[in-house]
Amino acid sequence: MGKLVEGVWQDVWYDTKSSNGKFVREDAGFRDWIRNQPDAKFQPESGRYHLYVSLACPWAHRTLIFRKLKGLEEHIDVTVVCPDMMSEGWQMGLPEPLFGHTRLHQIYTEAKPDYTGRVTVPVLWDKKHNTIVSNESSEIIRMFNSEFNHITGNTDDYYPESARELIDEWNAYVYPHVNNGVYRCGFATTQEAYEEAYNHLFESLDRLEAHLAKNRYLAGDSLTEADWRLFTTLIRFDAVYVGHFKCNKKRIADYPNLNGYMKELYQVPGIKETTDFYHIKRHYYFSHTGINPTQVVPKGPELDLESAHGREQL
Ligand SMILES: N[C@@H](CCC(=O)N[C@@H](CS)C(=O)NCC(=O)O)C(=O)O
Repeated sequence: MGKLVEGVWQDVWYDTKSSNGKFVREDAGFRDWIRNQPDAKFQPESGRYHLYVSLACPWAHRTLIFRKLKGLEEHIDVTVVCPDMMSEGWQMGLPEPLFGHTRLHQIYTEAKPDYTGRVTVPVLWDKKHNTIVSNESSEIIRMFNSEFNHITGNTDDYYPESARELIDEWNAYVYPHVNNGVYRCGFATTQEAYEEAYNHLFESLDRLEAHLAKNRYLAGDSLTEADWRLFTTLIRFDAVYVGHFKCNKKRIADYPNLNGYMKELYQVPGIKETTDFYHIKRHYYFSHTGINPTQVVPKGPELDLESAHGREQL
């Protein structure tokens, strides 16, 4: 694990000293947008963009889900990195197809030779301008949701105008307390920072459980972006976050509504295929040697994701 400093790779762990043991996530460095507009620099085109992902990563998982749901698989190709993220950061098992690189940081310096920042997945690459469009998953999924509709013919909308306010509210709540909350637990380096994150996380899961007892989805009667953003954390929770990140007050399996909801989303056609528990468990338990020095990867838990979710009556 490390970062680029003026284009040079340095093997350093997260700095939590300057924040009293708290994990503070760095903002993504590339924030351009693909827009279906005549004057846009990045226009939607079939075959023009390439996506670098890790199957372990909940943020990258969002982009794979949207690529699947929006029928973009034949239009945007993908490189999957190896699950182990060690001293060289994310690496490719085989040279990736665009440049033949085997390290993700080389893709960042292709885009910006003097880049300073963390080298994260997902990365959306533009083959035309030879640069990174975006490495911010929340923005990549918005582009996938709407900007390629004329190419795919798929007009399903996970960020509909009528529900935007609610979706934004849920995102703003779920991101710090749940999506990033599990990392704030796992990467905390003081007891106090950990307990604060743990309390926020489980208060939030209780609130979500109560909401989902009465509502099938987060923002209304249909699945939206807010649900998919929550899903990628929930599906990793019992396999990794409970043990590795010490989020162990309860498992998702112990919350009837959250569990049924998670299973319903997992069972949406195509989603199971984007979920890889080998990569998920291997990445966290093997890569974070500061948390798990033996690098032993647990065999369990046995997860029941295929049984009836029982959410139809809502
Ligand atoms: N804001 C980014 C966060 C992405 C992110 O932090 N990805 C993790 C993997 S789960 C990563 O690549 N971490 C490498 C690092 O921090 O050095 C997004 O949502 O796209």
